[in-house]
Amino acid sequence: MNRISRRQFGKAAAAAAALAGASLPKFSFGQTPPHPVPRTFPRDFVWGCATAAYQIEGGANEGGRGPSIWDTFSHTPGKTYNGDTGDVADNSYHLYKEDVRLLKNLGVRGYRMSISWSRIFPEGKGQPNPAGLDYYNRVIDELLANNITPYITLFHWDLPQALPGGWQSRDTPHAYADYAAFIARHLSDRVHHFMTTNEFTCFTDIGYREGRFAPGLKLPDGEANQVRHHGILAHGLGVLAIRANAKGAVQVGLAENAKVFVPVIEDDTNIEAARRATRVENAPFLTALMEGKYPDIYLEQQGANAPKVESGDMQAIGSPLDFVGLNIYDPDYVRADGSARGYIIEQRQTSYPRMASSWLYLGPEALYWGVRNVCDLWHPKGIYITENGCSADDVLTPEGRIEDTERVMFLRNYLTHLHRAVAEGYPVKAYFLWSLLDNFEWADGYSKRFGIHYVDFATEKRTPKLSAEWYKQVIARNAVV
Ligand code: PNW
Repeated sequence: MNRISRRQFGKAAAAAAALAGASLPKFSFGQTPPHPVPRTFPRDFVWGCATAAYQIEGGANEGGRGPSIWDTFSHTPGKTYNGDTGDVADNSYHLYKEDVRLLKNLGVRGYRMSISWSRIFPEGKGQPNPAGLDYYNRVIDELLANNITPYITLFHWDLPQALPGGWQSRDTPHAYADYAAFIARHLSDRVHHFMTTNEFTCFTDIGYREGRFAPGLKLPDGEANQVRHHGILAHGLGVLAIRANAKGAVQVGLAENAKVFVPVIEDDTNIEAARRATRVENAPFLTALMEGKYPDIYLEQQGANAPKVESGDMQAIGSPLDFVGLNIYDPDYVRADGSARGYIIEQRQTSYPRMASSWLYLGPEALYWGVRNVCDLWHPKGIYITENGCSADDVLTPEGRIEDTERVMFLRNYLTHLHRAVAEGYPVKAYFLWSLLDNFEWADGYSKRFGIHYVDFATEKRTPKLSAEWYKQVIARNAVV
């Protein structure tokens, strides 16, 4: 875009300056403008991008990595779009320096990435694999050399295949805690921000109850609820293990796709309805973490299928956090009604707009209400937006450009609502755009592109999309542009 837009921008700036009778502002793309911009973020706000190990790394059989349940699942016929796997993905295992250059060019201060547990412990526990740790040491050192702060997710769904019973076993949260302790011991000299887990529903319910994600099981409610419990127990034990083993001060939280409820009308009763819905509909996950217990309404609902909880579990699960990370994509709309619950979730009409992924309903207010509901209910110390972004049918034009204006539209509108939360004083400290790169989109394989850099999966060539140029400006001006 550079040449043409720069010229056009120069023309517009000249015209504006002539009108104002002032001299030309010394400003071109990539520099901070000399005047305040509306919708500015706090000075220390962290702009970043997010990725996850299995979605970008490839190198599935390299450096002593053991298989994860996603290797098994994606290699099982019929489980992913087109039989796609993460064997090669973006080949970031080899191209990580190039990816750091992309981050550097954007000007981000933070990079949210995940560690593949089975690179570190190929069997899930027992003997660590030094080559796996070396890889992450190289990535982290490269980030730090470029003044980019790593924010590390310890578990983004790629559970070591070798762990018997996976998340059905109560041993798995304990194996996870040992792995978390190991990472804290070896990385916390340079890494100070950790997220225990990513999106409980996706690795518990979608994997073990619906079967659309690894390991592809369809367990009955009682067993599936136990899987949920082991997921949040892993988080709790992980928080304790990271704190106990860290070399210095660390910030510990998680990345959770809590359901977001937008009041249809902004008045007291509907706002209260959205808050109630947030608490009830997230009961087995975020609510349990924030309150250190399962809400009665969840236990009553589940009856005999309620999870079996051992003494000490809920205390670990309720460990205080330094931040709550929210992955925010689509909202549900609610209104108050006269029922005992006090709210009703509205149905969506068939014409409700969505992005390229069929589940991704457009709703920019999600970024405001997602933050506000969580803060009003539980007053966390800080909020990070650990993911936000969208899929689009990106194509390379003959000139080699990707004109993803719908992604710019999506991000600009969502960020406008995030700015509202910031302006009202909610403690939002960071925003990580999903994603730096097009990548392996789980069951959708390579058919859904979320990157702000286009990846040609045949050559691994990365090309910045229009949205990358736009995001670079957001970061440079620290404002919605
Ligand atoms: C998140 N849904 O996943 C994950 O954290 C990322 O790994 C993923 O690539 C990104 O969002 C985009 O999908 C989700 O069906 C996957 O509602 C599916 C859903 C939500 C989030």
